[in-house]
Amino acid sequence: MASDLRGRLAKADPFYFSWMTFPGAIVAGQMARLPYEAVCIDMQHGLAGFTDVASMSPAITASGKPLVLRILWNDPGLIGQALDAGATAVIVPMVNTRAQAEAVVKAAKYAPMGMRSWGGYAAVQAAGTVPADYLKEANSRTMIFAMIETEEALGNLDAIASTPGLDGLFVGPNDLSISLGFGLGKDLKIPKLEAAIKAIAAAAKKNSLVPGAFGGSPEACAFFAGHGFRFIAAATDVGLLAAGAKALQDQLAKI
Ligand code: 3PY
Ligand code: MG
Repeated sequence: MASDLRGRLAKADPFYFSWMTFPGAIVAGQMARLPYEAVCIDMQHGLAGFTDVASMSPAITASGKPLVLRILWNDPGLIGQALDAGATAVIVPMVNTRAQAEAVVKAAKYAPMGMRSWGGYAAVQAAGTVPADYLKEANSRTMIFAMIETEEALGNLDAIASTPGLDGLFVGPNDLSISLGFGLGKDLKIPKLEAAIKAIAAAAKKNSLVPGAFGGSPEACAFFAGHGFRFIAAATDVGLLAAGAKALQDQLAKI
């Protein structure tokens, strides 16, 4: 298979990846050329639908970098579809209970571990392998992250984190902050929010899971990396466009 994401994430240094909200294979190919280790397509709040993902996926995996998909919701059909499209990692929003975490694993893994249904031909191609080998290796090669982004999930943190077959936890700082009553996650140092984020990192460590988070800015990336998070969404397409435009504008203003 093409990329060894699990092996890479076993290392201590942060893995920074980009986050796409725009659909389109050309933009996806361009994002894959930027100096981040993977590209995530956000199907929850971004504009890409499944037909878009089907053409964006080869543009990303051709670069040798893993495709990460944040799916629309915790639904077994959507998890299978994301893996079939060639995702090496799937980020599942709003996982709030142990039962929901178990359902995630069941949908993502082939039997006997779960009940993923066969048919991932794009995934076989993206992995550069043959169906029989894909079937053998998929359960250990693909990685599933449960998003912890509500007060309810915090209450069930250990029960969620100890779910067999789960690979990582992923903090959604905005929803987590909203759920705790602090509005958008602009100030991650609010004591109750920071304590929750620390507890998520500790639960991941205790259960040998990869701690992940949505950063989106250098400050947030530094904050999460400082708390031991390793799988970090560092930059969004919209953010990069705005930052590039501002940098150019600043240069033009000096002419
Ligand atoms: C959140 O901050 O809630 C996320 O889901 C990241 O996009
Ligand atoms: Mg969220």
